[in-house]
Amino acid sequence: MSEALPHQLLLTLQQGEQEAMSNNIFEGFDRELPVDMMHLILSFLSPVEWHPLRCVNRAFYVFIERVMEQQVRNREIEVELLHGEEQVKKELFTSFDLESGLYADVFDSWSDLARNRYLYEQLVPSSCTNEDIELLKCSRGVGKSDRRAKVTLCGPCMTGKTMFTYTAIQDRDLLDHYPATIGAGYAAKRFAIGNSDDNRFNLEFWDTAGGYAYEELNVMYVRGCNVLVFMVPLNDNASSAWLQRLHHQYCSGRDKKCLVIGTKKDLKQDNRLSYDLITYCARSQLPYYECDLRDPEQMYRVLYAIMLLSIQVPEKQSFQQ
Ligand SMILES: Nc1nc2c(ncn2[C@@H]2O[C@H](COP(=O)(O)OP(=O)(O)OP(=O)(O)O)[C@@H](O)[C@H]2O)c(=O)[nH]1
Ligand SMILES: [Mg+2]
Repeated sequence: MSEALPHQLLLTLQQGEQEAMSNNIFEGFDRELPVDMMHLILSFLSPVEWHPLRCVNRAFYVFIERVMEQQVRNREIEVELLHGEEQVKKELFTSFDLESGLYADVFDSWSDLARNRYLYEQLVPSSCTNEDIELLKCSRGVGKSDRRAKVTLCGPCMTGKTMFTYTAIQDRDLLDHYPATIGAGYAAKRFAIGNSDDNRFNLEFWDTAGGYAYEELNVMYVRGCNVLVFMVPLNDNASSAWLQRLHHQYCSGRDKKCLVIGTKKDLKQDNRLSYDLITYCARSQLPYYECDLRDPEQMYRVLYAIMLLSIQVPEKQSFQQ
């Protein structure tokens, strides 16, 4: 596949879109490409590799957006045919109130939805169990070659940060209630990919306290983290404003990888909030995922996504204490 691609496209894939854009290495491509050629190029790549190509030129951008939109629509049609309209509402990001006219809004924002679907599918496998995580786990004991990543969980009060830390990271049983965090909690998780010593990871999780009073303190835990997980409750309409404010405050540079998790999906009452969150996340290139954290499969998908993000942290940026 690689030999067939022009050198500049390969550079995009290797260096990432940001660098590619800043170096303006695509000047030579800044003219209309035949649609057939773009189709051909995409057919050589997996959807994961399409994303950086969007910065090649405007034609590519529009084309890839359109292909992604089409994918979401096809998936909707497929689900509707197989399982009916109810399942479409349940499963896809189009679970919006048709009667209230919100569907039209969503329809206008197909590219945002498609982009978000793309971003989170890039991270999270379609299903995930503890066994998948076990496959990634390494043997006990501290290995010298472990790469370390600092992962900070932040979010308003009662979003499930501590529950996630206790159950997914510390493998404890699910409880009905958890003590409100004071200051911050700490837990570590080690895992490996395969048996190679080079691929062992030590994730250091900081479970921060929600609440306005702790925001100043939380800056300390956010500083220098490699992966920042925003957890927002889907049963609180203030979540969208909270996310936007804290995302601006914490993520001015591109030094950390971010992920947004909408928790308490089972208690969600208003789809408008989902729509706002998805739109914001898609526009800010933040992977977004909705879940009921009390469901083990969904919880492990979140953990899996965090692990995959931490693997993408360049070794030289790995957290050093
Ligand atoms: N139904 C439901 N309950 C949830 C979910 N996530 C968390 N909870 C509940 O929310 C409550 C608060 O969870 P915590 O983990 O203490 O929340 P926290 O984010 O650590 O809160 P602070 O420490 O105050 O910042 C717990 O009783 C959880 O059982 C979810 O997805 N669905
Ligand atoms: Mg807590």
